Amino acid sequence: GMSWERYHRIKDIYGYMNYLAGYKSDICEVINIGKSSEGRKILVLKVSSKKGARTKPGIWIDAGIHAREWISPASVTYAMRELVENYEDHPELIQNFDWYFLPVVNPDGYEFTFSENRLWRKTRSKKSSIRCRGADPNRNFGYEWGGLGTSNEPCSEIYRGEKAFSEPETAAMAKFIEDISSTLKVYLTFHSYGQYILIPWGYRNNKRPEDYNEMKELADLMADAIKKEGGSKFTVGNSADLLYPAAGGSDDWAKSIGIPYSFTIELRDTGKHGFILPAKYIKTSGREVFSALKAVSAHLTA
Ligand code: 0X9
Ligand code: ZN
Repeated sequence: GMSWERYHRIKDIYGYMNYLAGYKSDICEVINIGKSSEGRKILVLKVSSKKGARTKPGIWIDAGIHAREWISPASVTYAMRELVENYEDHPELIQNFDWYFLPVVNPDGYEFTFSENRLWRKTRSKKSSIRCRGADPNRNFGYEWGGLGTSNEPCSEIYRGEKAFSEPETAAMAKFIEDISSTLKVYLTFHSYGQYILIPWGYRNNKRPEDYNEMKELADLMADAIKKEGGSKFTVGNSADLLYPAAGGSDDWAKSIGIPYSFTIELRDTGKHGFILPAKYIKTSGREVFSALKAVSAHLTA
């Protein structure tokens, strides 16, 4: 079964999502949004109080775009658990918002990091004519696809794929998000590592959305909340300027379709362990993620 003491395979994560949908069926629902290249399901947990039946503003949270960034699915499932199982401690979160969790965007890559190669990053799609497998899902989204910080070489770690949304995982996610996009206020995508809250645009330097300052205000509130919770420091800033330009990212795409607040959050640590973060950090990191979610909710209901 599921725990937050070690990193879990897909079957445990999906088992836990189905458990929540059974045990808290009044507020939880599992939605199968599509299939990966190798045929794995891609599952979303929707958390929503149907009382009143009005459509609430939505908050989207995904993790596991990059296979090796294990702390991201682990922390996001922790936050999902806190939201649902400790509902009474913070009922306003579910009363005020509809929540969508996609804990493993790239299930094939994720499983591959357990079975074959701990440091695999990309998807596992296959073209018969090509030696290397997979594309970087975070270079495969359909906004400024193919630009800076991407590669057309299939063996590259930042291979953009044959075309935008060539990967079934990014295509399924984009299709589902587009269907609910008019309700979404926030798009959060969790990666590791570095402890950053990254603000669009990421596809080139010196380019900020016209509402950058409003986005930064919320990002700063998340960083403050995290600091109070775990004592760790998250640096806030523009994605391209703080890290590097990289086109075709999910954050830029989400912003481009009109979701007002879109961020990439790079979780722990700052490089000591990097992608191989020991499992003893899952709970602290999960609490950090949940405190960021509370800050988002508080700011948007104020
Ligand atoms: O390079 C990435 O895809 C992200 N960093 S990671 O180390 N997790 O791979 C950063 C993505 C930031 N967003 C954009 N460049 N759009
Ligand atoms: Zn990543």
